[in-house]
Amino acid sequence: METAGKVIKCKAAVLWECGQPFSIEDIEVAVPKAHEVRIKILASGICRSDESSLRGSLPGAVFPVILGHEAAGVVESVGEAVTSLKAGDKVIPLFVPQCGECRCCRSPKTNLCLKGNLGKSDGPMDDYTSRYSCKGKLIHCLGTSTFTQYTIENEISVAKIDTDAPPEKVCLIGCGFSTGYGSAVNTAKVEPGSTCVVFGLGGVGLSVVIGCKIAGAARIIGVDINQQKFAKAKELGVTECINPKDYTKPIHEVLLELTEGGADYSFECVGHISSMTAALLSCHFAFGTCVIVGAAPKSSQLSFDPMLLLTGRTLKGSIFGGLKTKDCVPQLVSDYLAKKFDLDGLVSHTLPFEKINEGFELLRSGKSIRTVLLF
Ligand code: PAD
Ligand code: ZN
Ligand code: ZN
Repeated sequence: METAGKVIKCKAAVLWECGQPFSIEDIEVAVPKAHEVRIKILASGICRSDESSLRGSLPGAVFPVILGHEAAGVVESVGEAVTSLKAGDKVIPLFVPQCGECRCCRSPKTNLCLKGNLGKSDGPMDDYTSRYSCKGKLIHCLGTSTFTQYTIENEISVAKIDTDAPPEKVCLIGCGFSTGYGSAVNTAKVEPGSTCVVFGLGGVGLSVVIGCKIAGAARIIGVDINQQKFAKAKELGVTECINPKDYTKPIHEVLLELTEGGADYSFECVGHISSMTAALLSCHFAFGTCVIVGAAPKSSQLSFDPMLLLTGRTLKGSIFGGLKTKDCVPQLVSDYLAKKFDLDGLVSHTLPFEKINEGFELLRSGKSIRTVLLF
């Protein structure tokens, strides 16, 4: 492409300060260095983790910063020594890399990679430096930094996907869908006939629901304090919806009664300590498994009676559904194209990229499931 080897001037949503609105700015994106690729972003979803980073409640963001981590795009150019990608490839940036060589990558027990830098500023670059500047100021990256027309990633943080994949849908495979679906089928390993409880029916929780349904769960109980989430949840496979606001007693007591003593699997997809404890208490005392998917504010602490585990409960958590990113993302995209699952129901709104602040307002007001920004 004619831009290869040159600095690119483009638009990005820059967050100058914690808690402020984004401002659309002209930025400069550097030429990709060795092992790096420069990607033209086509679509990027808005995830609750972006809102938490914006508020400074997740670790990592150093301001000014470019957020965004749930995208699909096309490779514009590649740096030296890039072997797995070329200009024109359709791709999904990965906020968990897969180098294939480190101890974690060699282990089938985890999807994390020791070359990753989750929660650290300046993204997936080998030298922990940024590749963006605006008005002569350095702009930090975080994770994959996709709220920009062009971004730079390390080759190990990019999955090549099917050319026919619609970016405005498959971008969700870059975070929300894979996180929820993987939490059900991979982290929990839900079996046919099981009873599942899902706390939080946003983009991530509904993807857990899709995973539980595909795994053959007999009952999927959805828990949310926002009644507006129930219709979509039922469409996607929830069998009963519960609103904690409708009860005076603690919600885990309601769930224990409903489930003959507790669920086989409970999932926390909210990001609150209180719902994490409730999820743990809602799974069966002798054989239940609770999976923490939500990201709690930094420095918060979970405390509970250790007897809860002694009797046989399992408490687990996962990032990106425990799925090895570079291996699984292309497969999930192919599975979507083969209609093995639906992403369309998760996309409640699409907006032009410039309306990013409107997209965040939809998330804050509880009106959206996923808003996808189009570039
Ligand atoms: P979202 O805001 O779309 O959905 C959260 C849902 O929880 C909303 O429907 C709320 O109404 C609901 N809710 C709020 N409070 C309660 C409560 N007390 N009880 C029940 N429901 C409640 O967020 P999301 O789906 O984008 O993300 C959910 C969490 O998952 C969030 O903490 C995010 O940071 C985290 C996440 N984790 C990973 C990972 O890899 N583990 C990836 C992506 C997102
Ligand atoms: Zn996310
Ligand atoms: Zn690795």
